[in-house]
Amino acid sequence: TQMLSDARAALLEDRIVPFYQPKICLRSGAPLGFEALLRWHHPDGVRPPSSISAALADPGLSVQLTDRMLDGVISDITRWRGMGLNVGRVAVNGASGDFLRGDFAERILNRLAQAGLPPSVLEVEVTETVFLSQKARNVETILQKLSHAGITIALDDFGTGYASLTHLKQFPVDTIKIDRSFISRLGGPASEDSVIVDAVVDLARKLGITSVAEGIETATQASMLKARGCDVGQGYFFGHPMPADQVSELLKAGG
Ligand code: G
Ligand code: G
Ligand code: NA
Repeated sequence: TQMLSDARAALLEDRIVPFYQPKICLRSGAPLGFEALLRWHHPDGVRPPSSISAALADPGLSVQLTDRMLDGVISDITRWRGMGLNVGRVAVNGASGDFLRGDFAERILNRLAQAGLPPSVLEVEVTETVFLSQKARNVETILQKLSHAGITIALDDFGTGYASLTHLKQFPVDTIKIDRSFISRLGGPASEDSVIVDAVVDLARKLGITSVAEGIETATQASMLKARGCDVGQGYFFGHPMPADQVSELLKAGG
Protein backbone atom coordinates (compact mmCIF):
# COMPACT_ATOMS: atom_id res chain seq x y z
CA THR A 1 0.00 0.00 0.00
CA GLN A 2 0.93 3.67 -0.23
CA MET A 3 1.38 3.85 3.57
CA LEU A 4 3.87 1.00 3.68
CA SER A 5 5.92 2.35 0.80
CA ASP A 6 5.88 5.86 2.32
CA ALA A 7 7.15 4.39 5.60
CA ARG A 8 9.88 2.39 3.82
CA ALA A 9 11.00 5.55 2.03
CA ALA A 10 11.05 7.51 5.30
CA LEU A 11 13.20 4.78 6.87
CA LEU A 12 15.61 4.65 3.94
CA GLU A 13 15.94 8.42 3.86
CA ASP A 14 16.35 8.64 7.62
CA ARG A 15 13.28 10.83 8.12
CA ILE A 16 11.96 9.00 11.23
CA VAL A 17 12.52 11.00 14.44
CA PRO A 18 11.41 10.76 18.05
CA PHE A 19 9.37 13.62 19.50
CA TYR A 20 9.11 13.84 23.29
CA GLN A 21 6.09 14.45 25.52
CA PRO A 22 6.75 15.36 29.18
CA LYS A 23 5.57 13.26 32.14
CA ILE A 24 4.92 15.27 35.30
CA CYS A 25 4.71 14.29 38.99
CA LEU A 26 1.16 15.38 39.89
CA ARG A 27 2.03 15.92 43.58
CA SER A 28 5.03 18.21 43.07
CA GLY A 29 4.73 19.36 39.47
CA ALA A 30 8.29 18.14 38.85
CA PRO A 31 9.17 16.72 35.43
CA LEU A 32 9.95 12.98 35.65
CA GLY A 33 10.79 12.13 32.08
CA PHE A 34 9.30 11.88 28.61
CA GLU A 35 7.52 9.49 26.26
CA ALA A 36 9.20 9.19 22.87
CA LEU A 37 6.63 9.31 20.05
CA LEU A 38 7.40 8.46 16.47
CA ARG A 39 7.19 11.30 13.95
CA TRP A 40 8.37 11.45 10.40
CA HIS A 41 9.45 14.36 8.33
CA HIS A 42 7.48 14.42 5.13
CA PRO A 43 7.96 16.84 2.26
CA ASP A 44 4.73 18.58 3.42
CA GLY A 45 5.72 18.71 7.12
CA VAL A 46 5.83 16.47 10.20
CA ARG A 47 3.35 13.60 10.16
CA PRO A 48 1.96 11.81 13.23
CA PRO A 49 2.23 8.00 13.32
CA SER A 50 -1.52 7.67 12.77
CA SER A 51 -0.58 8.21 9.14
CA ILE A 52 1.67 5.15 9.29
CA SER A 53 -0.45 2.92 11.52
CA ALA A 54 -0.27 0.26 8.82
CA ALA A 55 3.53 0.38 9.04
CA LEU A 56 3.43 -0.03 12.83
CA ALA A 57 1.13 -3.03 12.39
CA ASP A 58 3.45 -4.67 9.86
CA PRO A 59 5.77 -6.98 11.83
CA GLY A 60 8.89 -6.49 9.72
CA LEU A 61 8.52 -2.76 9.26
CA SER A 62 7.60 -2.07 12.89
CA VAL A 63 10.86 -3.69 14.05
CA GLN A 64 12.82 -1.33 11.80
CA LEU A 65 10.80 1.64 13.03
CA THR A 66 11.43 0.69 16.66
CA ASP A 67 15.17 0.29 15.95
CA ARG A 68 15.21 3.74 14.39
CA MET A 69 13.38 5.16 17.43
CA LEU A 70 15.82 3.43 19.83
CA ASP A 71 18.81 4.84 17.94
CA GLY A 72 17.28 8.32 17.94
CA VAL A 73 16.35 8.23 21.63
CA ILE A 74 19.74 6.88 22.72
CA SER A 75 21.62 9.49 20.73
CA ASP A 76 19.38 12.28 22.12
CA ILE A 77 19.85 11.06 25.72
CA THR A 78 23.62 10.88 25.17
CA ARG A 79 23.63 14.46 23.88
CA TRP A 80 21.49 15.74 26.80
CA ARG A 81 23.71 14.04 29.35
CA GLY A 82 26.77 15.52 27.62
CA MET A 83 25.20 18.95 28.12
CA GLY A 84 24.75 18.18 31.82
CA LEU A 85 20.95 18.00 31.46
CA ASN A 86 18.94 15.48 33.47
CA VAL A 87 16.15 14.21 31.27
CA GLY A 88 14.77 11.56 33.63
CA ARG A 89 13.48 8.31 32.17
CA VAL A 90 12.47 8.17 28.51
CA ALA A 91 9.72 5.73 27.53
CA VAL A 92 9.87 3.95 24.19
CA ASN A 93 6.86 2.14 22.68
CA GLY A 94 7.21 -1.53 21.79
CA ALA A 95 5.21 -2.79 18.79
CA SER A 96 3.66 -6.24 18.43
CA GLY A 97 6.31 -7.10 15.84
CA ASP A 98 9.05 -6.46 18.42
CA PHE A 99 7.65 -9.22 20.62
CA LEU A 100 7.25 -11.72 17.79
CA ARG A 101 11.02 -12.08 17.74
CA GLY A 102 12.96 -13.32 20.74
CA ASP A 103 15.60 -10.58 20.72
CA PHE A 104 13.77 -7.39 21.70
CA ALA A 105 15.51 -7.14 25.09
CA GLU A 106 18.94 -7.67 23.49
CA ARG A 107 18.22 -5.06 20.80
CA ILE A 108 17.68 -2.51 23.57
CA LEU A 109 20.36 -3.63 26.03
CA ASN A 110 23.11 -3.91 23.39
CA ARG A 111 22.42 -0.37 22.21
CA LEU A 112 22.56 0.96 25.76
CA ALA A 113 25.83 -0.89 26.42
CA GLN A 114 27.37 0.46 23.23
CA ALA A 115 26.39 4.00 24.22
CA GLY A 116 27.61 3.47 27.78
CA LEU A 117 24.19 4.35 29.22
CA PRO A 118 22.60 2.68 32.26
CA PRO A 119 19.28 0.83 31.68
CA SER A 120 17.67 3.24 34.17
CA VAL A 121 17.43 5.85 31.39
CA LEU A 122 14.67 3.86 29.65
CA GLU A 123 11.15 2.59 30.14
CA VAL A 124 9.35 0.32 27.65
CA GLU A 125 5.62 0.86 27.05
CA VAL A 126 3.61 -2.16 25.95
CA THR A 127 -0.02 -2.07 24.83
CA GLU A 128 -2.24 -4.96 25.68
CA THR A 129 -2.80 -5.69 21.99
CA VAL A 130 0.73 -7.13 22.08
CA PHE A 131 -0.61 -9.94 24.25
CA LEU A 132 -3.31 -10.76 21.71
CA SER A 133 -0.89 -11.49 18.93
CA GLN A 134 1.47 -13.93 20.57
CA LYS A 135 2.27 -16.38 23.32
CA ALA A 136 2.20 -14.76 26.73
CA ARG A 137 5.26 -16.81 27.75
CA ASN A 138 7.40 -15.19 25.05
CA VAL A 139 6.29 -11.71 26.04
CA GLU A 140 6.94 -12.56 29.68
CA THR A 141 10.50 -13.74 28.94
CA ILE A 142 11.33 -10.51 27.12
CA LEU A 143 9.81 -8.27 29.79
CA GLN A 144 11.61 -10.18 32.57
CA LYS A 145 14.96 -9.63 30.83
CA LEU A 146 14.31 -5.91 30.49
CA SER A 147 13.06 -5.63 34.04
CA HIS A 148 16.00 -7.53 35.55
CA ALA A 149 18.35 -5.19 33.70
CA GLY A 150 16.67 -2.14 35.26
CA ILE A 151 14.39 -0.95 32.48
CA THR A 152 10.90 -0.21 33.80
CA ILE A 153 7.80 -1.60 32.09
CA ALA A 154 4.61 0.39 31.52
CA LEU A 155 1.29 -1.15 30.52
CA ASP A 156 -0.15 1.31 27.97
CA ASP A 157 -3.81 2.16 27.25
CA PHE A 158 -4.78 0.35 30.46
CA GLY A 159 -8.43 -0.58 30.65
CA THR A 160 -9.08 -0.86 26.94
CA GLY A 161 -7.42 -4.20 26.31
CA TYR A 162 -8.33 -7.65 27.53
CA ALA A 163 -7.46 -9.56 30.72
CA SER A 164 -5.64 -6.53 32.12
CA LEU A 165 -5.70 -7.84 35.66
CA THR A 166 -4.06 -11.12 34.65
CA HIS A 167 -1.27 -9.13 33.03
CA LEU A 168 -0.60 -7.28 36.28
CA LYS A 169 0.00 -10.64 37.96
CA GLN A 170 1.95 -12.32 35.21
CA PHE A 171 4.28 -9.56 33.99
CA PRO A 172 6.80 -7.34 35.78
CA VAL A 173 4.70 -4.17 35.48
CA ASP A 174 6.06 -1.00 37.14
CA THR A 175 3.57 1.47 35.72
CA ILE A 176 0.04 1.50 34.37
CA LYS A 177 -1.06 4.21 31.97
CA ILE A 178 -4.79 4.87 32.29
CA ASP A 179 -6.16 5.21 28.79
CA ARG A 180 -7.07 8.74 27.80
CA SER A 181 -10.63 7.70 26.96
CA PHE A 182 -11.20 7.53 30.76
CA ILE A 183 -9.58 10.92 31.34
CA SER A 184 -11.27 13.02 28.66
CA ARG A 185 -14.63 13.40 30.42
CA LEU A 186 -13.23 13.75 33.96
CA GLY A 187 -13.82 17.51 34.13
CA GLY A 188 -17.43 17.13 32.98
CA PRO A 189 -20.61 16.05 34.77
CA ALA A 190 -20.33 13.06 37.11
CA SER A 191 -19.52 10.02 35.05
CA GLU A 192 -18.55 6.39 35.35
CA ASP A 193 -15.10 7.43 34.26
CA SER A 194 -14.25 8.99 37.61
CA VAL A 195 -15.25 5.78 39.42
CA ILE A 196 -13.09 3.74 37.05
CA VAL A 197 -10.12 6.09 37.43
CA ASP A 198 -10.45 5.96 41.24
CA ALA A 199 -10.49 2.17 41.17
CA VAL A 200 -7.44 1.91 38.91
CA VAL A 201 -5.43 4.43 40.96
CA ASP A 202 -6.34 2.53 44.11
CA LEU A 203 -5.47 -0.84 42.57
CA ALA A 204 -2.12 0.51 41.38
CA ARG A 205 -1.25 1.96 44.78
CA LYS A 206 -2.09 -1.29 46.57
CA LEU A 207 0.05 -3.28 44.11
CA GLY A 208 2.95 -0.84 44.43
CA ILE A 209 2.57 0.21 40.80
CA THR A 210 2.92 3.80 39.54
CA SER A 211 -0.25 5.22 38.00
CA VAL A 212 -0.05 7.55 35.00
CA ALA A 213 -2.99 9.43 33.49
CA GLU A 214 -2.64 10.05 29.74
CA GLY A 215 -4.38 12.71 27.70
CA ILE A 216 -4.70 15.39 30.43
CA GLU A 217 -5.88 18.49 28.58
CA THR A 218 -7.18 20.79 31.34
CA ALA A 219 -6.14 22.14 34.75
CA THR A 220 -9.38 20.68 36.17
CA GLN A 221 -8.45 17.18 35.02
CA ALA A 222 -4.94 17.60 36.45
CA SER A 223 -6.18 18.70 39.87
CA MET A 224 -8.89 16.01 40.01
CA LEU A 225 -6.29 13.34 39.25
CA LYS A 226 -3.89 14.77 41.82
CA ALA A 227 -6.67 14.80 44.45
CA ARG A 228 -7.42 11.16 43.63
CA GLY A 229 -3.80 10.22 44.24
CA CYS A 230 -2.77 9.50 40.66
CA ASP A 231 1.05 9.68 40.54
CA VAL A 232 1.95 10.99 37.10
CA GLY A 233 0.30 13.11 34.40
CA GLN A 234 0.87 13.36 30.67
CA GLY A 235 -1.06 15.33 28.05
CA TYR A 236 -1.41 18.56 26.12
CA PHE A 237 -2.03 20.47 29.40
CA PHE A 238 1.60 19.78 30.42
CA GLY A 239 3.11 19.75 26.96
CA HIS A 240 2.65 18.53 23.41
CA PRO A 241 5.10 16.06 21.88
CA MET A 242 8.12 18.23 20.94
CA PRO A 243 11.35 17.84 18.96
CA ALA A 244 14.59 17.04 20.81
CA ASP A 245 15.95 20.60 20.56
CA GLN A 246 12.90 21.93 22.36
CA VAL A 247 13.49 19.37 25.15
CA SER A 248 17.03 20.76 25.60
CA GLU A 249 15.61 24.29 25.92
CA LEU A 250 12.99 23.12 28.42
CA LEU A 251 15.58 21.30 30.56
CA LYS A 252 18.00 24.25 30.44
CA ALA A 253 15.21 26.52 31.62
CA GLY A 254 14.92 24.22 34.64
CA GLY A 255 11.95 22.04 33.79
O1 G B 1 1.60 10.45 18.85
P1 G B 1 0.30 9.98 18.29
O2 G B 1 -0.94 10.39 19.05
O3 G B 1 0.16 10.37 16.88
O4 G B 1 0.37 8.38 18.32
C1 G B 1 -0.63 7.60 17.76
C2 G B 1 -0.40 6.17 18.16
O5 G B 1 0.86 5.69 17.67
C3 G B 1 -0.37 6.02 19.69
O6 G B 1 -1.18 4.95 20.06
C4 G B 1 1.05 5.73 19.99
O7 G B 1 1.18 4.83 21.06
C5 G B 1 1.58 5.09 18.71
N1 G B 1 3.01 5.36 18.61
C6 G B 1 3.61 6.56 18.63
N2 G B 1 4.94 6.43 18.54
C7 G B 1 5.19 5.10 18.46
C8 G B 1 6.38 4.33 18.34
O8 G B 1 7.51 4.82 18.35
N3 G B 1 6.23 2.99 18.27
C9 G B 1 5.02 2.39 18.29
N4 G B 1 4.97 1.06 18.19
N5 G B 1 3.88 3.08 18.40
C10 G B 1 3.96 4.43 18.49
O1 G C 1 -1.22 5.31 23.26
P1 G C 1 -0.15 6.31 23.54
O2 G C 1 -0.12 6.76 24.97
O3 G C 1 1.21 5.97 23.08
O4 G C 1 -0.63 7.60 22.74
C1 G C 1 0.12 8.73 22.67
C2 G C 1 -0.58 9.60 21.69
O5 G C 1 -1.52 10.46 22.35
C3 G C 1 0.38 10.49 20.96
O6 G C 1 0.15 10.36 19.60
C4 G C 1 0.04 11.88 21.40
O7 G C 1 0.20 12.80 20.33
C5 G C 1 -1.39 11.76 21.86
N1 G C 1 -1.67 12.68 22.95
C6 G C 1 -0.80 13.05 23.91
N2 G C 1 -1.39 13.90 24.77
C7 G C 1 -2.66 14.05 24.36
C8 G C 1 -3.77 14.81 24.87
O8 G C 1 -3.69 15.51 25.88
N3 G C 1 -4.94 14.70 24.19
C9 G C 1 -5.06 13.93 23.06
N4 G C 1 -6.25 13.90 22.47
N5 G C 1 -4.05 13.19 22.57
C10 G C 1 -2.86 13.25 23.21
NA1 NA D 1 2.59 4.79 24.58
